Amino acid sequence: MRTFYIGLFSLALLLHSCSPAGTKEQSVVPSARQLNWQDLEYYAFVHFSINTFTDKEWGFGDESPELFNPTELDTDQWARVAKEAGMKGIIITAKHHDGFALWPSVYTEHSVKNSPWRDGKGDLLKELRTSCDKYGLKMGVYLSPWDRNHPDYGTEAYITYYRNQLTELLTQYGPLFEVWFDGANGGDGYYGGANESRKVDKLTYYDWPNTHALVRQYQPDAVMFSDAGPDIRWVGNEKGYANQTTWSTLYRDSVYAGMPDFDRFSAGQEEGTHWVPTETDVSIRPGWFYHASEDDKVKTVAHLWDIYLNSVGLNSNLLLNLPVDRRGLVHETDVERLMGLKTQLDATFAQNLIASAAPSELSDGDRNTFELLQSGESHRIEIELTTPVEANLFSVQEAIQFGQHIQSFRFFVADESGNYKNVYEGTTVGNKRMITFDTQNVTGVAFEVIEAKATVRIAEVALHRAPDLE
Ligand code: FUL
Repeated sequence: MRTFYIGLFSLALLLHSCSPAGTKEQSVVPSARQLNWQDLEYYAFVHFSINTFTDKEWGFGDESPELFNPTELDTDQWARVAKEAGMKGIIITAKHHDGFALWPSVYTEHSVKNSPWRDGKGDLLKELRTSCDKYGLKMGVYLSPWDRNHPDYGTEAYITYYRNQLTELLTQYGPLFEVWFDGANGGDGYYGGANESRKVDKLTYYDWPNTHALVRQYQPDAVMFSDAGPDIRWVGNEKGYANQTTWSTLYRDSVYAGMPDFDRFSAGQEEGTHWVPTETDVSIRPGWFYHASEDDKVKTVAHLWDIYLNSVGLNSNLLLNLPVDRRGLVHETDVERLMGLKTQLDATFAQNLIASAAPSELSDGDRNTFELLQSGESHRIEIELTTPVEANLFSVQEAIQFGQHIQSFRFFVADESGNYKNVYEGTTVGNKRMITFDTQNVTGVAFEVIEAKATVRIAEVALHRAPDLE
């Protein structure tokens, strides 16, 4: 038996319809900016800087800006590739740990203004902005807190420098959708010639609340990433795989960027006090930066597809890194793999095989219409098909504007005689959970909630046939 309760309200009404504090229905919910971010699902990271020209992953900070000299730099190519790949934006390493700035910051000489590229008049951030606008992509920035070039790193003066640079990025390059604060920092470096090791207390040194306030002031729609949020958090590994159990909630204020053993938090915390969903960052190659020696190590389409299923399909967003090469282009092999993944995504998701059999609120692509599963016995959605379809992937979404509530579920498929078989049992759902199963002829599907911490609202369900990949 199933319980239908069609929710067709405005978002504003929904957000105000929570029960009084202290009751079971008082959920931690996402902000509007977090909801918008969650809808992006898939976007690009670009690691490109001085390391591209030194063949390193972490520059020491003593590299000459003269090394930065891409011969065919074309941000239009990056944006075109990202767009054609189905990505929604690009996050650029404006400054990596080596301290080299890709824009002509007035606060340092360690930037493109002292590079031969564009005769020292180049501004990569500006070029990327133009290209993102041209291709309808969002733009984000990565600004490494650790700076192995700056003489003041480790002192109060560096925090001022960091905020000055951040303010340049926040005020000169149009709307940013995400600001990325890396947790890796502290250790040896050039530090203006000191050539020493500098350790900072990652909990207190950066005085994060005041830096976050700058982002809110100048870019109120941007989400901030770090190991611990405040808006989105690290998934806990750089392999591209979210945790099978992924709560978007976290006791945020007990964790901080760069803390040891952060990967312990990859599952989130069911009773967490803040909404801080995961972002899965992974590179299309072994390294984050370009190395010619990795030209034959670009991830296969099958690998990328598996990553997609285990990130976007596990209540996370996928930030896929493209190491732009020394020409200043996304390498041909990487482009080919990205387009291979796009073909797979299109072939799989173009059609929802239960769209006509499912109630419209579950298949209209709108999280504001949903099916309410009341507590009690009938925690089940069953969709029968009049003609069998070949399928191997089921996708389900919670209406997360009310919070994340499913703790465990079962999924069933009905064979050609109409017999339901349990093919999957899992824990969390959240924004989106994708379940793959052996390709078979399906006459019905059932999604059953085993345990939930509060009323469950299912926004969407979909059934697909993903092409087989090598
Ligand atoms: C890490 C950095 O140390 C890597 O170089 C890279 O930027 C990755 C995305 O984050 O913490």
